[in-house]
Amino acid sequence: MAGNQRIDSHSGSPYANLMDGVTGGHFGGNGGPWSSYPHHGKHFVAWNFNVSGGPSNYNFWPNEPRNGHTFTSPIFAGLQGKAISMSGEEINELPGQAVEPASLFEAQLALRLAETYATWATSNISDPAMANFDQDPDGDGLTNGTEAYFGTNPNNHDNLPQISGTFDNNNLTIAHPINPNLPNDIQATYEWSLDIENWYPSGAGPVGGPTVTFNSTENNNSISVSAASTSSNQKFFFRIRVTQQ
Ligand SMILES: [Ca+2]
Ligand SMILES: [Ca+2]
Repeated sequence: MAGNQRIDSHSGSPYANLMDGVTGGHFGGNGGPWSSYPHHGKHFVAWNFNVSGGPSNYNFWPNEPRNGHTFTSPIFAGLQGKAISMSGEEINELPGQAVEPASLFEAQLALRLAETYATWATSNISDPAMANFDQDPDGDGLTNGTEAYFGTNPNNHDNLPQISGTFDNNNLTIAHPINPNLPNDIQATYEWSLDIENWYPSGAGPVGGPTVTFNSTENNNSISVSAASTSSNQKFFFRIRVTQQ
């Protein structure tokens, strides 16, 4: 906006507007007939707004006289530029400094577009009645959650993840695929066991026994995992445990 420019909110009480990273302008002198006040209904948000011009003092909910900025509980975060005092606001968070994220709109959009297990299941699983995280509609032994992690087809039992491994002295190295658009509420941990009953995370093991430590690196939709045991030539089992947050 230009310096000293009004946002010009009035008449009909607009609702839930976001002014995102605006430089210049102010909240005064919005005009409009008194009969249609307030100038803005609830959820007016000014995010990282850089004020230029306009009043130095705002009462956003006056009794009398009405003014040119009657807003219902406006919300401010990161109000910069001209210093203003105010009353009647819902919140005025961190005036005088920029807040993170720089753009609330972009942050909300990224959140809405993010893949989650639920969005993955909706677009990938044919039978909605078999879409739970722990179900296995194609009967390949991989739960839907695990298929979402690897990026395999939850409706096809022939589409198994390609997992390779090599063993050298006391180091096991495994490579497995990972979904390039991994749902952001899914995570995997590596565990090891001597007997397929008692499982241990990285760096842990049975009392008085060996420990196994995992290190992983991701490259081109594949993860390489090294599992180093403190005991040479010790047979052990390895598993990938996929969970939903
Ligand atoms: Ca399956
Ligand atoms: Ca499958």
